[in-house]
Amino acid sequence: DFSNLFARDLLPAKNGEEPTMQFLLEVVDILTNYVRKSFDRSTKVLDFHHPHQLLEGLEGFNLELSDQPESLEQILVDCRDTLKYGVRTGHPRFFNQLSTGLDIIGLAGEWLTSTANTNMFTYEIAPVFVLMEQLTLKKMREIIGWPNGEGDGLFSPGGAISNMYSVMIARYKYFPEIKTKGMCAAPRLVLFTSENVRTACCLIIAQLIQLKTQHHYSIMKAGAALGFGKENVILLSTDERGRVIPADLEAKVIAAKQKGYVPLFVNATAGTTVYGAFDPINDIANICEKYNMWLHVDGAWGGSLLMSRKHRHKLSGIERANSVTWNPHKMMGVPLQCSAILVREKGILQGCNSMCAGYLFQPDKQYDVTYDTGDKAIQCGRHVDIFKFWLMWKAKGTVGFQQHIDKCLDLSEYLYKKIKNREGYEMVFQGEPQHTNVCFWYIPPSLRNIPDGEEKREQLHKVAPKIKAMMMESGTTMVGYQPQGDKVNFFRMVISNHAATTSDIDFLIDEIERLGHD
Ligand code: ABU
Repeated sequence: DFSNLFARDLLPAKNGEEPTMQFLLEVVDILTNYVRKSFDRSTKVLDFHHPHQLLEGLEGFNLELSDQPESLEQILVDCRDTLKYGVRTGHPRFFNQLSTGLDIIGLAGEWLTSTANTNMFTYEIAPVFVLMEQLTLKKMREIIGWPNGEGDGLFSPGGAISNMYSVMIARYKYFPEIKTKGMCAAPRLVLFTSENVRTACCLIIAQLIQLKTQHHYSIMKAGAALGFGKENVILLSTDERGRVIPADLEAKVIAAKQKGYVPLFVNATAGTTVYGAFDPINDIANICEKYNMWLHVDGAWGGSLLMSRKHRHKLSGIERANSVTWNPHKMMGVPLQCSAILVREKGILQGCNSMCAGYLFQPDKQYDVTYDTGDKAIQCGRHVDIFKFWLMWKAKGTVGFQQHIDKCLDLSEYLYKKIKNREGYEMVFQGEPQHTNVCFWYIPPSLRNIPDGEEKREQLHKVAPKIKAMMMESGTTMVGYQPQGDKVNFFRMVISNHAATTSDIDFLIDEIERLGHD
């Protein structure tokens, strides 16, 4: 009976051991029940409610904070309700995000991490985790193909931050004085990444469509946040599959130099967010070498394909990059968050970011203080993201990750083949997807006989959001949609969940047709 027990009765309270164990067993029961149901296809992916419904205290679930403590019984109810009204991202029919799945070993790793509750900044307080991070990053660098896995790296709070690190260290490499003097010490520096697809379209559609980028918006964000300015992030033309056209890069580098600007950094994306496109890294590397620019590969989504003998050729040339972003929390199914920034040059992260805080990084400690990795980071406190990943790698082996990645790509091929000639479907780009991204329109029967033109486009633009809203209301599955450039809203299917099977792909298609049939 937890109704008369409160947090103050748990450890470290006197006689707190027994209630603590009972309380934690109850919590484990809630969590294991949730895990079991997440893999049960008869369970909904979500129980959707509008924000105002949740804020109004639906079925007694009160989000407001109170002055007085709640009983442990109520705390357990809060735990159950939190999971009840959340989204089961591990459900085999959750396809909405690049990061999906519920890996049991990863989950165990996350539980252990929270229990240890330490900080990654010094070896002093995280000796085992710091070593695990070093060894895992070295292994990742070996897989990239850097000699002997030499170099540097860190786990950071997500791909956008990893990409931001790459811009910072590129700037430090070429203009180290900026660290002290600021941007006024440098000429006008420009960065390059793939384009905004801006194609003329009719006024109504233009108002409806948000202009979207092939590259992840994080390079633009880094440009703004680090003081380059958005105008100095130059966007590169892409082909119909979303891949950068190298000749356009070279032309824009030359044009920038003619204006007196200094081309500093090129981002090549390995696995774009929407199309899953892989930029031609070798061609881009040739241009970077010719014009002495930093080459970063944003492999947040596609970097994991390096683990697959069958698919790693899509990143051919990555070993020529100066830095790489690689998010195991996406395609490798590691619980969020787990994103690595990997750098070919050893010591540059430290040089770029160190502030030598004397209260953390004392040089006269009794151990080798190069293991105090915290001063390489832009944050101070740093979560232990490594353990769950390390544990999963131990449990699966490299071969297990390879099988996972190959299976997800096989499933996306199954989907592509199933719908490419199916009545009522149109592919957004022609040819087999490079990654698991399958982008398509579903055309309801009522639109099939309307001739192509603005009226049809306007109608089609409304289809995916409407079907998605019905999916969420019924809770059966979730898949993303977006417009891109002159293309009206289309579905983007992505597969990274190890629980998904062909039956779930079949289910998704049946569901789209059931909900979209008019
Ligand atoms: N970092 C991009 C994530 C986008 C997505 O999950 O769809």
